[in-house]
Amino acid sequence: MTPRRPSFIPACCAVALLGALLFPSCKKEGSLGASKVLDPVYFSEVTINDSFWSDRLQKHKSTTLPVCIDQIENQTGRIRNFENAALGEGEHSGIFFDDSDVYKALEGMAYSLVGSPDPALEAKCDEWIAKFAAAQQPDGYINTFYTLTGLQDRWTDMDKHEMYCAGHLGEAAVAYYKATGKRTLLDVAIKMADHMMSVFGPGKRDWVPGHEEIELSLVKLYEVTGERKYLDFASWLLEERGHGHGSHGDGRVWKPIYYQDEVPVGEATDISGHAVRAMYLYCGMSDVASYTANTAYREALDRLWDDVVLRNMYITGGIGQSSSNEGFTTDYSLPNKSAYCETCASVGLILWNWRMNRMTGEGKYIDVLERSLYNAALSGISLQGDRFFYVNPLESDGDHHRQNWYGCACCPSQICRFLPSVGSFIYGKSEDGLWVNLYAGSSAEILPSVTITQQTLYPWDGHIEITLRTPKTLKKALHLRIPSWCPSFSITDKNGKSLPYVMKDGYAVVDGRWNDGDGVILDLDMAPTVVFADPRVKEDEGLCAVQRGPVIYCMEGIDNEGTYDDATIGDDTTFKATYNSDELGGIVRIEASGRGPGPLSLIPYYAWDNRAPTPMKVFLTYSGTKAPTL
Ligand code: FUB
Ligand code: ZN
Repeated sequence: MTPRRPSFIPACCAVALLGALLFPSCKKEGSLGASKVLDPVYFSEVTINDSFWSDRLQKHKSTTLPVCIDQIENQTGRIRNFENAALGEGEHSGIFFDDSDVYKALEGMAYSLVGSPDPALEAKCDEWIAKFAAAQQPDGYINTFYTLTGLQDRWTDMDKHEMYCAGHLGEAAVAYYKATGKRTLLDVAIKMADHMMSVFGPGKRDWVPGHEEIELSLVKLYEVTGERKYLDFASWLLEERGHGHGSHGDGRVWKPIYYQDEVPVGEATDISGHAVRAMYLYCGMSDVASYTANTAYREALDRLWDDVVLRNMYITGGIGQSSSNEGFTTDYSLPNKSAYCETCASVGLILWNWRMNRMTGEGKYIDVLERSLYNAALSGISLQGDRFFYVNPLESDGDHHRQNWYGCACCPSQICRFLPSVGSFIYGKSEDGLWVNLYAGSSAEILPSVTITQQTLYPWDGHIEITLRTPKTLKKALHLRIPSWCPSFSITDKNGKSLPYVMKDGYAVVDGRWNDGDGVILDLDMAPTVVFADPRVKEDEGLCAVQRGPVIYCMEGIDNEGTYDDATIGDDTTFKATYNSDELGGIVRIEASGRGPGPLSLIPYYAWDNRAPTPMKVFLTYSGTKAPTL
């Protein structure tokens, strides 16, 4: 293993960093084997009322969903594939895994119904679901590609995504069942799962899903049905990896590294291959580990997390450096212009880190989740909610733009299901504690009859007011995540009196007996900061980036005509941060002034390419003296 070090480091805390370098390798005796520290508080229990998120969620409903539905029904043949499969005639159009986009869009539609009834949208879901059910074969198999091109060939090529599509079917089914109580789609998913288990499993055929996804979906099926056999099948599928079972079935050599099929998953040490596949795999492993106390998985996940986050992650929380494998290359190789950083991979990283946090109660996972959320993932959708990035580079000559759809539409459909579930990442709960992971204007019934509310202008302002409503005195520790980007913070009661706390695993833990209306005020220092890549990242030698709170900034040519090419940050550079509600959906813009050409004007990375085509860069020339060395 190469030495551990994050691939970027904040300039302002090079000393504190030395401590930070040690934490990823710390293993706490006793934590292995524990199933879960935190329970989730799903978005269905959370109401978001927030200056940053509410408008995005509204646009998801008013724009993103209609765009996806139109693409799926009218602009492409995705729904027609189901209609044809039901009739058993006609052609399959598009890519062999296009069914997955329909399921992912339906998952997003289901989430959007939660807490916000919409009879027309629900009717659209029911219409699609009837088409899925009609396309299901009597033995439970469902996949429009094989149904229309030759059912005799099904289950012959492990890379043909049959289980990937089945996994997205399962996630959509659980989502719709939870949103509406309607079982039709759940029954379709159960029949498909039972079909797969009749063909594969101990004493039956071996199978390595070429694209992971089914594993985490089976765990959801286990959670909603209570049937252990689905969890066991997920475990079995994970254990199939690394034993030479994987193949294309037509004689072509399977590249195990691309598929995370080189070694048994519990022995994995290094991140490799396709980024989205890897993230879904680690989600599945985390789920299984949290239910089965599988210590080998837990240890492997720790190793893999170090390798992804400390050596192969961009400052934006994007992962997967290369388009050639849509995935990982070599440690510390992080090119900016050719960065792949697929939107789906960022969402996968978020989903994995959410699970790791629940399993361990450690804030470092939410630090990564937050980084990816506000930067690499959010850049995947335009401010209007109608255009999508598949690839999210950190530098552009002005020729990279969002599109309204893609032939391979995994990223638009991913964003469609991801955005409305964002409320799930805000809170957590444990036997003796309430946990605030993300800061966003919101309230949640975190325990029966107990509501937690946040008022804040985060991510633009670090002032957060948290209030508890409880019918009787509540004895719970309040865990407030202190983001790793934050150099200083204060915690007071509502009268401004400092509250005692202890730091534990990235959280300030305020022990308390809370009465109705009690609360705390958290203030996080959000001064703009110069950040550097690890000196081993050759592509960022002599460069730096600017971060404020969780938001990474970039420079667009359109704002910096005449200065873009020579823009420099130095020791004397000062930053002025100004909120403007009318600009780019409401942003804090940063003006950087110093001896070089300027002032330079920076905007949040996620907001780039929302005006005229223009060059963009995250890393800028650094002329100062504070860059870290090896
Ligand atoms: O193969 C299904 C999806 O398409 C992958 O997750 C993406 O990387 C894209 O290749
Ligand atoms: Zn994608």
